[in-house]
Amino acid sequence: MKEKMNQLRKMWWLAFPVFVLKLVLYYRWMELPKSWIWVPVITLGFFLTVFELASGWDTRLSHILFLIFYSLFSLVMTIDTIYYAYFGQFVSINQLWQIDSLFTAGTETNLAGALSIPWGLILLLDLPFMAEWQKARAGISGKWRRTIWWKGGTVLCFAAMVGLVGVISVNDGLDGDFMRINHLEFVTCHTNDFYTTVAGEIQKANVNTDEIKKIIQENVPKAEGDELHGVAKGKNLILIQVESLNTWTIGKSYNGQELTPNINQLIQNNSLYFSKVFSSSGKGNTSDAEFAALNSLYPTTVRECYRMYVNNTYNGLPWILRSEGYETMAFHGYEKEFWNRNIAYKNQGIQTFYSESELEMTEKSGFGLTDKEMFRQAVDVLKEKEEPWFAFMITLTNHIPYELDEDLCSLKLDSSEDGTLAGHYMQAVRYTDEAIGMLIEYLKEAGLYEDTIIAFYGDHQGLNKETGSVQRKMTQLLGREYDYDEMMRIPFLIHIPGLEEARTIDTVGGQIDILPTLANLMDLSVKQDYIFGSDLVNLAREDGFYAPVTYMPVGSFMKNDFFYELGRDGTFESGRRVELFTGKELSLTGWKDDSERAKLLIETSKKVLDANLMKEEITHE
Ligand code: GP9
Ligand code: MN
Repeated sequence: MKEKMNQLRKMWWLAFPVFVLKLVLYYRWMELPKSWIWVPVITLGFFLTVFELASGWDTRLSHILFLIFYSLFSLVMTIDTIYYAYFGQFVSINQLWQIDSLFTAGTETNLAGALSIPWGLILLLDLPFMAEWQKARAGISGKWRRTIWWKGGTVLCFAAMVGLVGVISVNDGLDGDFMRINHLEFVTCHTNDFYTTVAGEIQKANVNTDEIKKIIQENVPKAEGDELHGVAKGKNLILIQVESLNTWTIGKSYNGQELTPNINQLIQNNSLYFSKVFSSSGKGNTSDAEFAALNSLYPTTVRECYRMYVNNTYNGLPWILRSEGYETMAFHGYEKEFWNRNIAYKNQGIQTFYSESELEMTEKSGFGLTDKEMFRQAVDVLKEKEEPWFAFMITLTNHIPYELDEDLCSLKLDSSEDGTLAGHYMQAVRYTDEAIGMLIEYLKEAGLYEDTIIAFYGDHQGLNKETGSVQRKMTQLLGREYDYDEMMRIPFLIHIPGLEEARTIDTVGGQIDILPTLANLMDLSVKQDYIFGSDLVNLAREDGFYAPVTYMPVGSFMKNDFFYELGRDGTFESGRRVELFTGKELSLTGWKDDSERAKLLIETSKKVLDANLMKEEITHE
């Protein structure tokens, strides 16, 4: 056995086919388009120069350095494949800071990871051999390899490789093929990520506020008119962020059973229902959806704003309402530290946070208090408060993997759905819908209903189309391909007792539009320029615009009746434009400017946050 191992060690040439195999697997899992098959050649070239450099030098230090380099190389590849399976993107250096939330029990990422087999771990299997092979390589024909010519030559090759990768990685102005490599090739993509992170830090200091305000002025859709202005002035506000609620569930029946009977009722009386609103959430998932809704700022593709910009100055919904004399609170039946909420809320103007430690854990489901119990206890708190107040509530029961105790389930599922993720999801959506119905009852009992607006929206998708089995099941349930238009679509409803009308508004928008829309209805003045959303009541239908931050590449957008998805290689031309809810492919001609605009809006919002620009305009006592 030992002998066999020794023989294997000497077969250093195996390093190359093994590495090629590894690249094939890696790029297959990263879904590299077939026409870009030569992209791995750059990765291979880079590996070869480093391998040759270390074995030719043949010192203890060179072997150790190679081992470190190769282990890191392989580890990042493995993480990429696992991350890609869920987010459809390469992992970023910034996710290092998010590592705690990736491993915290209950995060969606964690659970989704647990549901799929991490095949990427295979890419680590060659680690011990590669180190041995590189040493064995050093042992053969060592003489010529140690000449100054050979050494000079390999150093030159290495320098050329580093130069090539460097130029492709750091030059934003590159177009065409170079830009594509930047989005597709392992070494350049990660170098670019590292570079933009560092460059972003440096740029923070040099922002031009006038230019930023001009970009906002020219690119954020403008709502004109005063339709329904002030109809809800002075009322209490309950804003509920509903966990994982997608629009396709609203009004849908399964075997004659309504999935959302209470929401269906609400839509039909005293409500404004926005049917084409999509999730603006970023890398911080649930917390970024909150961030976008409360502040009308785009989250980033980097990491959760609740940590990255936790110390910024804000002037979102809670602060604005406070300046109008409202008391502000948040309710969520889970750990207060999760997503850094306890600290983030304070800075965003929420005065009291009722979390797991303040609420009583009377009934648990998943990893926190059930929605029905959270609502009941919240109303108990609210009825003691002096009006007006603002209560931000974040539900939890409808969280992946959606497995509820039997006594919380009321749908009868067929064997084809029972036990599947989609089946569990429909069951949990029905539960949350019932909880919303009960909240209305609790408010009525407490005598608060007439004076309170109840608004809610979903945070992000319930079922991720990147998971093959989900994609197939959803396509079957919807009767058409499950695509981004349904995956990203979340309901937004504002129920105003006494409104005496029910209106469905189908202007395209995102969670960033929630603040301006409520501000119009409640006659709130937003005293600063950094607002990236629009009032969806007064915005002309053809001006509706949505720019996704995550899941779809930045530069994708949705308008009236279609969505555009930027190509995975970063080019407009390799993207696709698809009619909403029919799946019909449309021509790309004439829409490039809107793709640029989507990018510009997200980048500009990041600049506002990076430089903490709000601080110059707002001072809170
Ligand atoms: C946890 C909850 C879930 O407090 O809001 O966050 P998610 O895993 O959906 O991002
Ligand atoms: Mn969530």
